[in-house]
Amino acid sequence: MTTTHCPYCALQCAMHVDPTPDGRWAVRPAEFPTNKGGLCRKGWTAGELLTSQERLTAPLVRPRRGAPLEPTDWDTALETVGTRLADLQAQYGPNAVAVFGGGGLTNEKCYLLGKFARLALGTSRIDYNGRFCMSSAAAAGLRAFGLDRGLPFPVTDLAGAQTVLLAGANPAETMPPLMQHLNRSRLIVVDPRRTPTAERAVASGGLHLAPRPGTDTALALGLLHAAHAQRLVDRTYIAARTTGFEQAWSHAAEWWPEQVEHVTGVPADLVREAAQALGSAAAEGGAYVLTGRGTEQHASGTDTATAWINLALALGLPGREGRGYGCLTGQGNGQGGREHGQKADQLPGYRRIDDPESRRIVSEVWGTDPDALPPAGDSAYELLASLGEADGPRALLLFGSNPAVSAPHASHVRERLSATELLVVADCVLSETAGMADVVFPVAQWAEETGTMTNLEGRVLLRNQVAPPPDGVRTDLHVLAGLAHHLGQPTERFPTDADEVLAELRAVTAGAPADYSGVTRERLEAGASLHWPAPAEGTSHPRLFVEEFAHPDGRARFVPVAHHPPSETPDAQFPLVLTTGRAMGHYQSGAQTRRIEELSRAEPDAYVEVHPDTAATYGLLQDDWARLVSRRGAMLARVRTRTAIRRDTVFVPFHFGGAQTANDLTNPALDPTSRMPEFKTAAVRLGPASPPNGDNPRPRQLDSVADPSICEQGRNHSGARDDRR
Ligand SMILES: Nc1nc2c(c(=O)[nH]1)N[C@H]1C(S)=C(S)[C@@H](COP(=O)(O)OP(=O)(O)OC[C@H]3O[C@@H](n4cnc5c(=O)[nH]c(N)nc54)[C@H](O)[C@@H]3O)O[C@H]1N2
Ligand SMILES: Nc1nc2c(c(=O)[nH]1)N[C@H]1C(S)=C(S)[C@@H](COP(=O)(O)OP(=O)(O)OC[C@H]3O[C@@H](n4cnc5c(=O)[nH]c(N)nc54)[C@H](O)[C@@H]3O)O[C@H]1N2
Ligand code: SF4
Ligand SMILES: [Mo]
Repeated sequence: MTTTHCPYCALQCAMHVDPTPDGRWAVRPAEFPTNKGGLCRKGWTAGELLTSQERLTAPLVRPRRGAPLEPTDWDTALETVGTRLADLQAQYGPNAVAVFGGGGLTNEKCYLLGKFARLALGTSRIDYNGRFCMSSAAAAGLRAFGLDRGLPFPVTDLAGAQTVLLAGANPAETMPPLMQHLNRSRLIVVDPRRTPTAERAVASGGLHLAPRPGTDTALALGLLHAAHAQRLVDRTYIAARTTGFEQAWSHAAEWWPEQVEHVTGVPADLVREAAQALGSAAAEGGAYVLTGRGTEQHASGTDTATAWINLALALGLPGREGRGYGCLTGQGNGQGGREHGQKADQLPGYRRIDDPESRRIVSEVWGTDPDALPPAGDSAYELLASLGEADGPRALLLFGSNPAVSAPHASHVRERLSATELLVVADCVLSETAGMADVVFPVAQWAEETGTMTNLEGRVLLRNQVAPPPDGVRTDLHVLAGLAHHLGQPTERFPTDADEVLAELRAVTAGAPADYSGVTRERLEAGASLHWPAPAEGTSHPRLFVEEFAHPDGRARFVPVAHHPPSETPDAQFPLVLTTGRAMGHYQSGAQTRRIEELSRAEPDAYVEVHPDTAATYGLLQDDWARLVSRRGAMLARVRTRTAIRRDTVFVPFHFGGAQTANDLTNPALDPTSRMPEFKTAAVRLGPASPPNGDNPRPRQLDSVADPSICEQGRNHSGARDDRR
């Protein structure tokens, strides 16, 4: 038996993985503070990834565009790529090659990928999928607190809260075991849909506020207004610990609850009631404000996250015991992934790439000249959209992401991926993006190697190897080392041993905002709880901002923000608001979970959640196939009618590819600060369609959600699945 952590989300539930007599792997939950012995359905079935028939076990090379991929040996694949990269750079300069990473990669991989881009390629063009995930909350947190760590407190703190406001987060489906920490709290859920999380709120005496997608800033400003009117604003805290309240308040002053109702659709009385519930809990028993992607993934997401932070600050929550503000990070290493240098503007340790001192420190450890380090590059969508353009990258190296499905305006992104001269993908399976590549490196995954991950609480943990990688498979670190060798780099600069990489990460992050200099495998194996900053000397920091915030004056900053409507609003041609997100049974682009039989059987197709009256208006009934069309493209999805979704809004999950790609509809409008795309609002129309590829109608789905918020703790696995939809 080996104990490790889940391959998927940021909760990083602990699990035991045991071999079964028939040569497979069985997963059981392990005790850990975040999951308290629970796992969701994806965790329970994760063992299947290790023996999947769909694993890639040999490098693949496409002899020419249009020809099928063919297996080859590692030396040939590495040499082919190394030579092509060197040629393209010799001809067009270092920026001819771009790199794209992922927040699911271990800290060691993220670090080495950033180093590879800056040092071996000398390119400024590196960014990663975390830009699509956390970037708005991160930007808002940085400007308010001077430091961004998703949750600046352990999740176990939430258990003591009287009231928790969840804005645009659906943890009952996206992190089910987290709900155990919210069992005793009154929940206020802000979501256009009556999600299982919202259901839980209402069932246990809380509130569900269902704003029109893209209007959260108005709602947050209105809640501040109402709290102010009810004298629930914490003047003592504001005076002692913050700056800028008056300017921020000047924007909230105009947001009377009736005005909020007009813009968001949330009844004015409900706004007052929510402000009362949150504000009085803040004063008496403790309250938290938590944000998720629903409120953040907008072209004004940074300001919206800021509006929630302003509300939290006005109520005196951040940096106090039993109170707080946090953002629920998403990917397994969503936190570490944004700290160690795969983001366009960052060097390891959450250092800024435009800071001369940071450049000096990093280049010293790397044995290079600070001037040799490239400047900041373009953000994820901009990078993908510039592929093959006149001044854009000619080649792309991609690790740990499937943007052909998950990037906004994905049809355009696929076109740009095809416009490269060389597309190289490292993946464990032939994802939609890998299927387009010229060269595919088959890499080890999850429990086939050891590495560190940083979960949603900033806790660094050890993801242990359970099984060796299959024959023919190498690790991402080996791929980077192999390519670096062909690019003329000295071997010692690109170690293939994760512990060696971690040692370098310790050295380079010493004294940085995300200080990992005290993170060692020995300490993690001994069970130490290491929340960064974890300096070599002294303790780690489960709770940040208790004494002071990270700005030079020690104070948090209110940043004044105004409400802006979404980039695209409905009109006669596209009368409905589309929003997108997640279903419990699939992960992200679905590259992994669609290959797990139990999961794909339970959720085989994209669906569109729509109010039955709205569906009827467009001639649609439960289980019909529908076609959704936006200004960018179209997709097919099965109708799932729900009475508890707004009549003007439809929802689709983005876990499916081909004709069911939700991102063929989404709008790549970008937030001016974070460069986050507007995944959560687009204008669409809806109509009947024939099934994709002659697909036959299946038995009707139930029009009710079995409460998937209950994590499957201590339950027989097969028993637990039977009561799902
Ligand atoms: N099952 C599952 N779990 C996952 C993942 C997965 O793919 N599948 N991915 C992981 C990752 S990377 C992430 S980032 C997290 C994301 O976790 P969440 O943020 O919880 O997930 P989402 O479904 O993207 O969005 C949450 C909710 O936002 C709502 N929403 C849409 N538009 C708006 C709006 O304008 N305002 C408000 N207030 N709400 C809105 C949606 O209806 C949705 O219920 O989940 C992680 N966990
Ligand atoms: N419409 C819409 N689009 C969205 C979102 C949304 O809410 N709505 N959410 C956005 C968010 S929050 C996110 S995080 C992104 C995520 O979207 P993606 O970046 O596409 O994430 P994944 O689907 O997890 O892709 C990870 C890929 O890496 C592979 N992989 C797994 N482990 C490893 C490894 O160790 N090494 C390598 N090299 N590969 C590995 C997997 O097989 C998979 O193909 O999607 C974004 N897109
Ligand atoms: S909530 Fe589910 S997907 Fe996330 S870490 Fe736990 S078991 Fe894995
Ligand atoms: Mo994410």
